Amino acid sequence: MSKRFPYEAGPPSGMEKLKERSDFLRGNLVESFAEPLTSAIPEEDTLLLKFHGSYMQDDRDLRNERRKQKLEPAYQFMIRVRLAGGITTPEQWLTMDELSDTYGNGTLKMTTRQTFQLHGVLKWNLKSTIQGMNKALLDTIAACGDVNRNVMASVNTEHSRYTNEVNEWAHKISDHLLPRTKAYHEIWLDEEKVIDSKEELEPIYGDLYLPRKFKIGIAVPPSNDIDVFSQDLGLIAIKEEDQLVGFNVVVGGGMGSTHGDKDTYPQVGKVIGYTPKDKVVDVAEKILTIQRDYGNRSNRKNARFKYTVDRLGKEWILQELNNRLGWELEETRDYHFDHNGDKYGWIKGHDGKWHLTLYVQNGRVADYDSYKLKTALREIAKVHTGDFRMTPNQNLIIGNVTNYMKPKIQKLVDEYGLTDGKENSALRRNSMACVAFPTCGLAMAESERYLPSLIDKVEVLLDEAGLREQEITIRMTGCPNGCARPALAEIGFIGKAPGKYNMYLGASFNGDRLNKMYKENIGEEEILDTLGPILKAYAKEREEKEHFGDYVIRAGYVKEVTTGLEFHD
Ligand code: SRM
Ligand code: SF4
Repeated sequence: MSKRFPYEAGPPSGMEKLKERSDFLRGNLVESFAEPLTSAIPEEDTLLLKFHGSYMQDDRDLRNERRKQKLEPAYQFMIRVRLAGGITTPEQWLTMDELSDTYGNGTLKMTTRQTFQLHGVLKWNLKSTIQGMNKALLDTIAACGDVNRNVMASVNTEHSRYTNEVNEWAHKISDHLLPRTKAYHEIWLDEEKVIDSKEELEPIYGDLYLPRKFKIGIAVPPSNDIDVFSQDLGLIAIKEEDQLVGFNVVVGGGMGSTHGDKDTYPQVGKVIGYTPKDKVVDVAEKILTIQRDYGNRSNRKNARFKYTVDRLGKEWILQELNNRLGWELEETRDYHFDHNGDKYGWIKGHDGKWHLTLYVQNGRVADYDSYKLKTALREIAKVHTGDFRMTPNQNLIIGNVTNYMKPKIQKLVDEYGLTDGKENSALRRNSMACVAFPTCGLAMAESERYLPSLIDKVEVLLDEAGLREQEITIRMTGCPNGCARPALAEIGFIGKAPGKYNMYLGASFNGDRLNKMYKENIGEEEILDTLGPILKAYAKEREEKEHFGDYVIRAGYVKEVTTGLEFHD
C-alpha cells in the first residue's frame, strides 16, 4: 500500500491491507457463505462481514462442552440493523419480531445506539434474514465496520417539535455518509454485479474506508440521552424562537479502552463551534474526511477519532475543518443539559399526539415466564398507527399515538402488565448493560445477564438509605470497550474476569464528565460493602439537588476527571 494519507503512524495494519484487496468489501463472502462443510466462515471474511452489519460469534455458554465433545464451536451470526434515529414502523417491528423467531434466538436486542440486533442466526439463514429485512425496507449496511455507524438522534418526546426534525437530519447525514459500494446488494440481495469506475465508487471514503468505526449522534437539550460527548462527532441542537436553527459541533468523544493500557482511554468530546442546520451534512462529511486522512491506520487500538483529536489538538481540527469547508464555524451557542437518561410514561407531543416510554431491562425484548413483553409488543404493533422509537438507553417508546388510539394501546399495556418502570427504583430506571455473555466474543464478565440481580441487592441499600427515588445512573459492561457507555455513569462497572469488575464513580448525571476508578477487580460482596456506606453518606451529607456523581467528588472518594487523559491516573 503506497503512502496515500498525510499522516502515517507506521506500516498499515492487516485490516488496511484486507480492505484494499477486498474489492470494495466483497472479499470471498459469496463463496464462504456457500461452503456447506462448516457453520463458520474464514477469519478474513468475518472482518469484511462487519461492514455488512454482521458478526460471526459462537455461543460461549456451549464452548467448553463442545470442546470436550470435539465439536466445532456453536458458530452463529449477530446481525445489526442500520436505523438512523431509531424509529421504525409497526410493520417493521412485526418483521423483526418474526425474523427473530424464524432465524434468530427468539429475542430482539435493542441496542445502546437505538437499533435492533438479532442473535443466533445460523450461517445458512443469514441471507434469508437480510432478505426478510429488505422486504420491510430495512437493511444492515454499515451498521458495523470502519465506516460511519448508526447516527443517533434524541427521542426526547418532551421536545417533540425538535426531535422530529432532528431525526430527519440524522437520516440526511446517515444517507450521505453511506458507503456506495454495491457489494451488499450483490451478495445478499442477488442484484447484478455492477462494474463501477473505482474513482467514482466511494467518493467520500475511498477504497480503504476509515481507519476505524466512526459514530455520530444528535442531542436535543436539555436531554443528553444520546450521550453527545461520547460520539466521534456529536451535534447539539440549538433552538431559537421555537425553531431548530443549527448545531454545536462536538469532536473526539469515545468510550473504549484496554485494561492496563494507558495509551487507550475513554474521552469526552470537545465543543468546537456552531453550524447552521443547512450546512450540517457538509460539516459531518468534512470532519469524517479529516479522520479518514489523519487517523492512525497502523494501530487499531489508537485509531479512533478521539486519538486523532488529542494528537492534533482541537484548534488544529477546527482550522482544518474550516479550510475544508471554505467557511468558518461560528461561535458555540449556549446550551444546557440536565440528564442523559430517559423520561418514562405518557408524554404529549407538541402536535397533540402521545408517546409512551416503556422500561425495557437492558433492551432485551423477550417473553419471560411472567412477563410476555415480546408478545405484548407484537399485539401492540398489530393495531398501532404511530411508530416505535428505540431510545439510546435501550428503552422503547410507543410513539405518535392519537387520542383515539391511546385507550386501545393503554388496554394492551395493562393487559400484559407492561411497565414504564415507575415501580422500580430510580437507579434501575437509569441503568444500562451491554450484551456480553453468551454472544459477545470480547466479554470478560457477565453484564446484561447480571446487572438486574446486582441492582436487586443495591436496591436494598438504597431503601436503607432512603434513596429509592433518587435518580442515579448505573451502567455495566462485560469489558472495557464500553458498549453501554459505562465511563459516563455515576456508578460504572467494567468487567475484568468472570464475577469481577472495576468500579468507577463520579461521572456527571448529565453525561458531560467521565467517572474514575474507585475499586479494582472486585466481586459482588465487595461491591455491596463498598457502595452501602457511600450511599448512606450521600443520603446524609448531600447538598440540595446534589447528584451522586458530584457528591463523590466533593466528599473526596474520587478525583474529578476533566479529560480522558486523567482517566487512568
Ligand atoms: Fe460495541 C464491539 C455490542 C455500542 C464500543 N460491541 C462490540 C461487539 C460487536 C463485539 C465484537 O467486536 O466482537 C459487541 C457485540 C455483542 C453482541 O453479542 O451483540 C458489541 N456495542 C454493542 C451493543 C449491541 C451493546 C448493547 O448492549 O447495546 C451496541 C450496539 C450499538 C449499535 O447499535 O451500533 C454497542 N459499542 C457501543 C458503544 C456505545 C455507543 O456507541 O454509543 C461503544 C462505546 C462508544 C465508542 O465506540 O467509543 C462501543 N464495541 C465498542 C468497542 C470499542 C471501540 C473502541 O474503539 O474503543 C468494540 C470493540 C472494537 O471495536 O474493537 C465493540
Ligand atoms: Fe462485548 Fe465488551 Fe461490548 Fe460488552 S462492552 S458488548 S462485553 S465488547
